[in-house]
Order: sequence, then C-alpha cells, then structure tokens
Amino acid sequence: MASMLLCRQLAVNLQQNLRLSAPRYRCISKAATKSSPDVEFDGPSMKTEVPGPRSRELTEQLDKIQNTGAINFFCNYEESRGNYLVDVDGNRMLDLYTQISSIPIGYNHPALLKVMQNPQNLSAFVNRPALGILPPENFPGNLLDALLSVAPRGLRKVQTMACGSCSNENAYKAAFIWYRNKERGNMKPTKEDLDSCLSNQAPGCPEFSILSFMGGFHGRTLGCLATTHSKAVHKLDIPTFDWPVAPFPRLRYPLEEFVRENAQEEARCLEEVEDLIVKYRKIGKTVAGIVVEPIQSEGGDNHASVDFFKKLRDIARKHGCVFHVDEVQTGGGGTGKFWAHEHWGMDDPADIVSFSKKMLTGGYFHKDELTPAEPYRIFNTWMGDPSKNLLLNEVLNVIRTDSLLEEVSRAGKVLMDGLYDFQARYPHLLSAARGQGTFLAIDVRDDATRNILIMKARNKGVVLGGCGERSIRFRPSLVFKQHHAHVFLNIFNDILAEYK
Ligand code: PSZ
Repeated sequence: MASMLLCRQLAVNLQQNLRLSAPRYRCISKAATKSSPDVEFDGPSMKTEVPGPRSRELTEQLDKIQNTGAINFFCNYEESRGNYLVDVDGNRMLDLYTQISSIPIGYNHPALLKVMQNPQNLSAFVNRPALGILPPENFPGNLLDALLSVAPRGLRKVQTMACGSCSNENAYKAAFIWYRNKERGNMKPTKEDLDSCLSNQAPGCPEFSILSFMGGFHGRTLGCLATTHSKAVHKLDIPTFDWPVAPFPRLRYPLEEFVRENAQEEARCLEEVEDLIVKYRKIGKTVAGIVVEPIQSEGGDNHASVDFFKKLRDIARKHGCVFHVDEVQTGGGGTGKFWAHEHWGMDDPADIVSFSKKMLTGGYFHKDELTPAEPYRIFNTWMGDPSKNLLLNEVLNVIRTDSLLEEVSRAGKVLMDGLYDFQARYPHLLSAARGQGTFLAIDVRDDATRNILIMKARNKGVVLGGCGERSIRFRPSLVFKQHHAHVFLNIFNDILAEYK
C-alpha cells in the first residue's frame, strides 16, 4: 500500500512539474486518434558550460566510489522531456544520442507515465520474479501482445534477458546446443559428455566457434567479447577464444556512387568468410554460428549492401551455421523500419535476432529448433523483467498510433540532407554522411576534431555521440521530428562556421 502511494505521489509530482512549468513547454497538438499530447520544450537552454559546477561536484563525490572517467555529466531525469535531456545544472539539451541509442520515445513520455500510474501494474514493478520458474499469470499474454507482435519474419519464439550482452551470450549458447544436438543425431548426451564438461574438456565442451567481423560489437561479457572487435579498451587483458574474425566491408559513400568498388570489397570479405569456415572446421573449431550487425555501430557505422547480407545468409545456410543478426543497437525503429534487417527484404533473414536498448528488455527471437529440448539449459535468475514488457507494450502502441516509423523517415531525410549540405560546404572537415532513417553518421577529418565538435555541440545544447575512429553518430529517439532536425542543423551550422 505504501509503495502504491509512493508511486502515485511520484506520478502526481511529475504531472505538477509539467503544469507548473507549462509556459516553458510547447504543446504539439495532435489528432484525436493519436497518443497523449507530446509536451516538450521549445529548444535547448544553456546556463553553464557542460559539465557544470553541480555535475563536477557529483563526479568528485562518485569518484571516491567508482572510476568516473567516462561520465559526461549528471542528469535530471525528472525534468527531462521528449527529445530534451536536462542536466543537474539546469542545462537543457536536444538529445541525439539517447543513452547510447536506448530511449525509444523520449524522456517521460506521458503514455509510459500512465503505465507506471496504473495500480494494476504496480505489482509488476515491485515484485521482480524469477521468470524461468515462477512467471506471473499475464506473462505469456504480455509476450504475445508486445514482443511477438514485432517478431522478425520467420521467428516465432522469444527468450527475454536482462541486457544486450546477456542476450547475445545466451543466443550463442542456444546455437552451440543446437549444433551439438544435431551432431549427436538428437541422442541424449553420453556419460563421457556429462563428466568431461565439468572439467572444461571435450567432448562435453566441444571446440565450437562463432564467426564474427572485424569492427563488430556484440557486448563485453566473456563469450560476447570473443566476437567484439571495435576498440582495444573493450578487450585488453581479457583472455578469449580463438574464434574466426572476418573482415567487414569498408565501403565508400555515398553507396550509390561506388557500386562497383563496393561490390568488389564485399566479395573479398565474403570469400574470407567462407575460407575461415572451412579452415576452422579443419582445425576442429567448427563454426556453429555467424553473428553480424546490420550496421556496425560501435565500430563506426559501417554499412554493407543488401547483396552482401543475402550472400552471407546463403553462406551460413550452405555451411549449416546459425545466422545471428544482432539488432541490439539497430532494432526498434531508428532506421525507419522496426528491424534494420527488414531493409534486406529477405523471406528468411535470420535464425536468431537479438535485441535490447530501445526494446527496454533484452532478449532474442529464434527459430523453433533453437529451443533446447531440456529445461535449465538457457536459464538465469531473472530471464528478463516483466515490468519492461509492460512498458514495451505501450512503446509499441505509441509507435503504431503516432506512425513513428514514418516520422523517423521524414525527420531522417531532413537530417541527412543537412549532413550532405555540410559535407559539401566543408569537404576538408566532413565526409561520408551515411545511414538510414535517423540512424545516421558522418566522418570528421580526425579523432581530435571529432571530439571537439561533439564538445562544442554539447555546450551549445546538443548531445551527440562518437563511434569508430572519427565518426559522429546520430541516435535520436523515435519522437525526433523534422523541427528537431532543424534545431540541430542550425546549431551545428554555427559551430562549423568557425572552421571556414
Ligand atoms: O562501451 C560499451 O560497453 C557499449 S557502448 C554501446 C554499446 C556498448 N552497445 C551495446 C551493444 C550493441 O551495440 C550491440 C550491437 N550488441 C550488443 C551490445 C551489448 O549490449 P549491452 O551493453 O546492453 O550489454
């Protein structure tokens, strides 16, 4: 009861906040059929440099407890709204990075606050179950309503998990279990299998591998890390598996202008993939799965063509490997389609699709045959969080009622046209504008200049992220509209003017 009151009080506070500060916001009116009105700020408002004095003070405090080297600034999430992130010094910034691409419909969306306020949902927020053994009554229904309503083509099963790494980690395990089961001819494991696995030996622990790509990022836990190859800071000093790493195509942009050169580069990479599969089978480290991002994100927003992914999918099929598409960063609508791999237009695009970030819960969709026959083989305490399924269900409702994927395409076009214009006017500074929807990036002439541009933008009220060696990436939430793109372009235009 006390927690119910607390939760109501929180919601009331948030509502009062909205009302009290009403003159500072703009109400964008919507047709009656749309979700709750999108109440948002007019634009950035800067009071101090970022990080400001309060952020610096808190960083000092936290530094006594943790390493704070990666902290940008401290946030005021109560005051943040829609596309605007407010910091603890009262600075209000247009957020084009959204917590590393993980805020689906902006901050404090009224529809999500309502889910929190609904007394029927309270127990889901208060009592986190061990889903693998004691799920709540509404669990299957919620999975059907939310996650399975956006299941990628051909995949009808889903396993939820806590985060992106945890999802990939378990998806790799599902691939290994499936592969070994296939090798055993669906027979039960032998006593030798059961005994040897306890001391890390074959045959119980087979020498299987997952093939991944240079520049890819699939998480930092030990198994995933063997497939992550974006930056040394992720991998240094950590033991790993000897698993095959293929080159990912390094394409020239705009893609339409370099079709022939890019096709050659992709053919080279695909040849290497097949060679590695053959080589690793020969040395007894059979490739059970291939993992790939539809757009290499941490690695620098590296794209490949539809033809590349079709051929890669065919190679996986030909060699009997699981084809795992990691949509942790690309999934959830930022590219203008719900899943980035939908742009490939394939009938059978993947055996596994993993997700997290904008989906609010981690997890992976998979083919029926990748469900292990025995219980407890893919398992942990939480196996996700049903309260996240409730929030996701509402996120999906908002995406549908507000046609947010179309909005993403519209806003993305404005942003992309602006980036093309910038690189035409500052060719010595900017190049290779690329992307789909609002999932965009541009290269800066060097790492140092990239970092300065990101810092200058932040001090003028725009939060941006970097990726790869010298790229700036754009990862706004799905409520980012054309006028937000103009706000960014105007601010960035002023910053670039200093480089004339
Ligand atoms: O530095 C880091 O640890 C970061 S910065 C961005 C991410 C991680 N992205 C997470 C991510 C991803 O982009 C892809 C394609 N796959 C897996 C992951 C791992 O997800 P988390 O971070 O939830 O474990």
